[in-house]
Amino acid sequence: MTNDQLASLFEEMADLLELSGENAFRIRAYRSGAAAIQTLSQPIEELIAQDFDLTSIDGIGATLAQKSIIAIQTGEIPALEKLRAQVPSSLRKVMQVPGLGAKKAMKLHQELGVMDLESLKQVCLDGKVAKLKGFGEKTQQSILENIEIVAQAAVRMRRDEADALRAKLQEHFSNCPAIQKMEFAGSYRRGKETIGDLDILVVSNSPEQVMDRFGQYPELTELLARGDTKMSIRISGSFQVDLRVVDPSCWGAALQYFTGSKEHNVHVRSLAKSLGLKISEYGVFRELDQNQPIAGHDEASLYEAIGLPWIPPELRENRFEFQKDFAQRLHDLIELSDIRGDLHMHTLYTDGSHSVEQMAQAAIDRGLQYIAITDHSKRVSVARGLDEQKVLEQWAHIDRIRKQFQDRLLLLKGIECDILEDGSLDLSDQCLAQADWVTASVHFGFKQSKQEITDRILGAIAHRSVHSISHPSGRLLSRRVAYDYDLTAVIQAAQEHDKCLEINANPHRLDLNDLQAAAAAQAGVTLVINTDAHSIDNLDLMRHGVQVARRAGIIKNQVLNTKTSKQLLGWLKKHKSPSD
Ligand code: DGT
Ligand code: CA
Ligand code: CA
Ligand code: ZN
Repeated sequence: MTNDQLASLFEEMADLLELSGENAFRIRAYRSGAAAIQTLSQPIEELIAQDFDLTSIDGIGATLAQKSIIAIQTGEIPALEKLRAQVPSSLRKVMQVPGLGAKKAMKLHQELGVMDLESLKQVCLDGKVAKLKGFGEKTQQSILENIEIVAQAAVRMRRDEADALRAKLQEHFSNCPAIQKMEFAGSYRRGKETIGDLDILVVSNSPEQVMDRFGQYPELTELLARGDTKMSIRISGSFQVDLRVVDPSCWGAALQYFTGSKEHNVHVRSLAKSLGLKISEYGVFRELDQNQPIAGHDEASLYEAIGLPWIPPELRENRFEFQKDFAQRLHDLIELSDIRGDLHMHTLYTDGSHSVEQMAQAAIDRGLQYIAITDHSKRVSVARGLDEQKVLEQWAHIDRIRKQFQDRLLLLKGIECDILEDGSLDLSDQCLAQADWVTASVHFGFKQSKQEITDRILGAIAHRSVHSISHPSGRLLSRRVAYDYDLTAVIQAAQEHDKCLEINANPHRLDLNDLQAAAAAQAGVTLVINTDAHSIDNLDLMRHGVQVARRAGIIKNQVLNTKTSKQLLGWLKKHKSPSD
């Protein structure tokens, strides 16, 4: 069970307790426990295996510690099972409808048999809610309007969605002369894998004008709040955007504040306090003289005032950015411009949209030195995966056109080979031995036991022709949770066999994620950041993968595809087994 899975069990527990009318104190305990587990940097499974005292974690008391252990050992929490039998979990969505809450949701359940959003909509349309004591016609109408919002609200934005929204907002603000400076702060700037809302920070001497322009955003569906310098709107698709307008003098302090994370800021502030300073969104002040800021016009000056180097936003999660030995790594933190190749992409041979030649040209256009073409193997029949004969044909094709790109691009013969349910690879050893680059992945059999899935991956890692494991956890953001497998064992095996683990840059995957990638890197595993492109445009997804690596504190030389072509060829040569 992953940390996220355990956290979501506790969230569910809190909601169901609220629906049952439990006392607020118990409910809060589960919510803060869920939050604490979500921000742990180590798998809770490991902590438990090491007999770590969970109650030493802020937000976890004796009850939650005990329930965590049971959940990890048995896969469930008995108290939650009991609650589920009493209160349907589908009511959780109903209680989130603005204006309802737990009490009213429960009443609708008991009096009208409402089970979920769908049945709620139905009883509203039937006019039954209006007749219920304490509800009325107006409430019924607003429930109907709010159901849609809830249906979508649980969804956080993926990075590609956030990027698209940012571009539209930037365009909208582009003809607003009152704006002197603008930055998208919050979790977006920190490169988080999903974003709750966008936070725009603007420097301007006339906040009114900026907010007026904000109010004219074509996709605005609701004005949530407007003050002197603050404004929040909801836009179609239910996403929220916050705007804050500040004075040029406090730009750095405001940007630092609104970038977060909250946990990072709390620590920054306490450091300041210990130095007799006070940091707010308006600047850095001496405790004794709070009129004149001593720093804060830019972020660097703020950090400098408390004796720290400027910390890249991706690291501001209060994980390891304050550790002493970390400062020197900051210098080498990986950047997009360090990436020299891409070792996972598909073509018209399987489910890609462009030819090998087109992908190669697009890679050259993007300044890459090398790529590996890695189409699917035959097990992925929906993607017309290649059998041995077809893959050999493709490689012969690549051999023929290689010359055409010589000096400009190193074109590698690769394959994304499926790891089958029985643990074997989808193509013969003899076939795989002819590839320049083999990445192996699990696409089927997710329901197998933890041991079985782990063994499958360990077998692939040990295979002499395999160089890397792609999207190791198999999760798809907000669609499919990771299969249950032993990441620690996989990391250890990858380290022992000197094989790579992938950070898949597709914003639906981001797999490994930041914490997993950090664990792999710390264990000495080489990472490879790939786009898994299915089209030319997809090659631009690389930045999302780099952001994950930055959040993991990964430096350039821990990533295989920062090597030059020549260095990569050397690495591949070293990894050819002597019998080849
Ligand atoms: P999100 O939107 O859920 O993905 O996460 P954030 O981190 O963007 O959070 P958001 O939008 O609520 O707030 C943006 C930043 O503003 C946050 O990262 C830090 C700062 N901030 C917001 N509320 C507080 C607070 O109560 N205390 C402190 N110290 N900072 C806050
Ligand atoms: Ca935000
Ligand atoms: Ca916000
Ligand atoms: Zn792929």
